[in-house]
Amino acid sequence: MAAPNNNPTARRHKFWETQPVGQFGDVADVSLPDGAIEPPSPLSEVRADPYPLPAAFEWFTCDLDDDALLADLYALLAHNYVEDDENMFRFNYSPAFLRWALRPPSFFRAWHIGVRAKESKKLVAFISGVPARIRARDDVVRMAEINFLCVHKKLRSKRLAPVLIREVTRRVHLENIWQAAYTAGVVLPTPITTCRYWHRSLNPKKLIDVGFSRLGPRMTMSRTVRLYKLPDAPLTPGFRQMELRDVAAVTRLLRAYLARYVVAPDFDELDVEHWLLPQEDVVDSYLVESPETHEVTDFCSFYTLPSSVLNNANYSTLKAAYSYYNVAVKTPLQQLMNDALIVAKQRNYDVFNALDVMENEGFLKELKFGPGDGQLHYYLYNYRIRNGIKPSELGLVLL
Ligand code: NHW
Repeated sequence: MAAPNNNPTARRHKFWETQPVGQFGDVADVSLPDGAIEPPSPLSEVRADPYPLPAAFEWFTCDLDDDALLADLYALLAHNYVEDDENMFRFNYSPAFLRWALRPPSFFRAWHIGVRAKESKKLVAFISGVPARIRARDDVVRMAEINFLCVHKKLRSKRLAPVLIREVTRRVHLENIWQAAYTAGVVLPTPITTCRYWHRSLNPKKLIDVGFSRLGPRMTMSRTVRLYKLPDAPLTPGFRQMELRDVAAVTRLLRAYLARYVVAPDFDELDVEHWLLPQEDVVDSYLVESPETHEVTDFCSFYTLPSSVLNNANYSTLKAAYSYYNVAVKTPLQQLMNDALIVAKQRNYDVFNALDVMENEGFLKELKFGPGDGQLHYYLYNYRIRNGIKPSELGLVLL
């Protein structure tokens, strides 16, 4: 019997091998140019009809204005979306978060794609896209950000996911958009970069109780609590929540900052207003306004993504903050992020998570983040970046 092949690059990908993505076999080929892998087709050649589904199911475009429908989508994801390897936690995106994530400026309703059972009308699968401008080196490209791909647990391994992916691709093509960005915990052909999550305990006792973290060697609970203790209020003078009047200043800061990265979103003021203006328990943004000049000098943000705690008698949810976009110009980044931790603690988050993207490596260890065991792979569809990039060259955070 052949030894099992655990090398993901050697595994066959019946679906992904047919798609315009970097293939594992291409990695060594230095002659392949950066940029689009396939040219756009004339719109008249884009398939006009949805892809066929198994007979018991039908396509269903989701109207997220409809509270009942939003509740169905929330429930599908709350029960069937991403879990950790040990099945202890499952992402629990809130309805308000889903509305925010799926309806940015100029979103397309047709890209909120459900599959439901013809008879019961029960929502059993979903995939979504939202439009974005993403810069890769000097090339600003209209893309779709694809997210919330989910197939009900009872319908797994029936090749439904490739049908959903083909259908979202078709609907994106109909808008004359030919590239996409997405992340996944699984290895597919081929990541542009692979990032690691880091976790900073804010409520160590609860995190240990639910099995998210463990008591360190030679540590007691009270020493652990003391280790992670934070001041009661932010330390930087002029640190305050972002408001609508700050949109122009934040956009300027962010655009100048993101220009440093090889792959990053091309945000304008409308994007900043949508993605960064605080919404309770969805997204939080803070900035430093100089007490002397009233100039906005620094900015930090995080989004709220709780996880359900599966099978624990005492707790049902973990409240997690995820580092989003941060720009430190006058305030040292470490000090800025320490203030972000302080406000997250004030607002009762249990843990603050961050990827090792952008300059984050510069504060993770110092601020007592520990490396997680999960990896997050970033992908571009129909866009090649030869040799990939380092996480520190990536300026894009997907939800
Ligand atoms: S990643 C989160 C994905 N969701 C979950 O993990 C939730 C729990 N799992 C499930 O619901 C963030 C199912 O296991 C899913 C797969 C639905 C994941 N991305 O139907 P089959 C996103 O939402 C491939 C891409 O039998 P299943 C990003 C797999 O490699 N492909 O599997 C989404 C295999 O293909 P291969 C994935 O377990 C980005 C095939 O699916 C994948 O019942 C989407 C098996 O299908 C993943 N996360 O359902 C791509 N997981 O070739 C967007 C598995 O290897 C591309 N697969 O044989 C761009 C489109 C737009 C382009 C526009 C120009």
